[in-house]
Amino acid sequence: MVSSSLYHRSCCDVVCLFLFVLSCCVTSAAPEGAWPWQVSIHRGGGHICGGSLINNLWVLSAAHCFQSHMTGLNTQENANANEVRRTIVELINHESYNPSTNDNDIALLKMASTVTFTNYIRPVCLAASGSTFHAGTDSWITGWGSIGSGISLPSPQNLMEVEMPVIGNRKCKCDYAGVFLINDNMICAGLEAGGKDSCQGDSGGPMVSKQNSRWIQSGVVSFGRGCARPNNPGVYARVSRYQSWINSKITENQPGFITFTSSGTDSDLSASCSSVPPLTTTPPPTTTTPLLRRLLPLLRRLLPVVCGQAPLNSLASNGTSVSAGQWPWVASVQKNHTHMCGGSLITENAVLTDASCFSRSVSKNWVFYFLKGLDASWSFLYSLLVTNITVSNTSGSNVAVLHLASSLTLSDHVQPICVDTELSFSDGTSCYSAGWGQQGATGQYLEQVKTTVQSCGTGSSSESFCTGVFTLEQVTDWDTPTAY
Ligand code: 4AZ
Repeated sequence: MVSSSLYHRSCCDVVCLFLFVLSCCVTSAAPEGAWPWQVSIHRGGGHICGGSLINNLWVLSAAHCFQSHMTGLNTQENANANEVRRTIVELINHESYNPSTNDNDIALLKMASTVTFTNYIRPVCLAASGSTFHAGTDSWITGWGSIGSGISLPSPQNLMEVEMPVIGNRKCKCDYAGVFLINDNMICAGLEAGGKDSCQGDSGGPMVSKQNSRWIQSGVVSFGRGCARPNNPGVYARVSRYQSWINSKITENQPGFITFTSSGTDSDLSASCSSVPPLTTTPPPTTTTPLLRRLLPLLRRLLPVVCGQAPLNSLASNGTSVSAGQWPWVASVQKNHTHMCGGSLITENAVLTDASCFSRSVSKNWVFYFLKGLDASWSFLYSLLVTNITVSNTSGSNVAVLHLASSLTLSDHVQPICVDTELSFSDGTSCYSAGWGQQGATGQYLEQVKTTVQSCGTGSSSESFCTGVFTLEQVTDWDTPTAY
């Protein structure tokens, strides 16, 4: 353990060094049992690695501690008041531990018999899968390792502790680019400036963080470049990645897993370097589009009505078929629920149509006219009673303006058309006409025809303008041309 401000828990006197399974013992300088899960693993009479007690029978450590051989694990005779020692009866190195990449550097040790929990001997909680440890998460690492590269812990060899922030994996990958491959099975901790770190002999020991009142183990001391060097953080096996592996090995009395959750945004997301390209932020269209769609009716009510808008008119088709919303002002003027004429919405509550539509139906009796919005596929959009009909009175063709009982709610399928007031369509201008024709004759679907404005010849009145001859059979004098 390397620390610029070495802080001794003063927990164990020298005797503790020789314990095989060790619980930390404390003097007045530090609370007793500060790190009661801390374990010292001995071989051939000496400490080789750290570990953590995770239930009353199992210890978590690092796979690289047990690479050379397994024999000769023994215990030291001398004992202090709070120690317990156990022989290891089973060692499970992670099957996918890779000594050349340090991936999956994790191991489980089964003790010969259970230990009884006391104030000095207690298991640590383990980070559950899905835990998040954002950059900067306050973490503590404990061990009897070297205090610098090649400098072993001097007498009285008390257990050391050091506090360090998590270094995010993106930053850690950058720090170790070309040196070590940092992957999601790893978690890093250290200071950019160096000075604090775990070191040789701390391996296998725990890195823990406190959440509410519980200490949760986030990492197992694994490796690093030297110790406490600037921008060379310590690398730890990420415990949360091994919940199912641990539970597959310990089937009875499973250790306690708790999800550790970091709040806010992980500042590591903005870390980048040549080997870790910046994250591109993709806009979330699926969430904004429906929201805008839901707001559109409100916006339409707040904004002044604009004519001539047909958001769904792509004019993709050259033929006569009309897609939904293509002509959102075209409506069916109906008498006794029978289509009489086409009409075009010119405001939210007024429709322009041909006056001749009504000359034939001067009502002696009470006749109800309705305006029905029929989408291209003959599905109803609206049905409103016509309350008043105003007919123009010129020598030529006349128009009628129908007033509706209430205002329509405008939408992509219901929009008013602009009305030309200045004879602004010169000969040759392209225009469209849309209508249903004589319902039942050629079909019930709204159809369109494209034509051009043409001279009406001599003697024509200024109240009319002409177009080319319609080739669309169903477009009869019952239809109202829509031009623009
Ligand atoms: C080791 O050799 C070792 N600075 C453990 C931890 C670190 C480096 C080396 C992290 O066991």
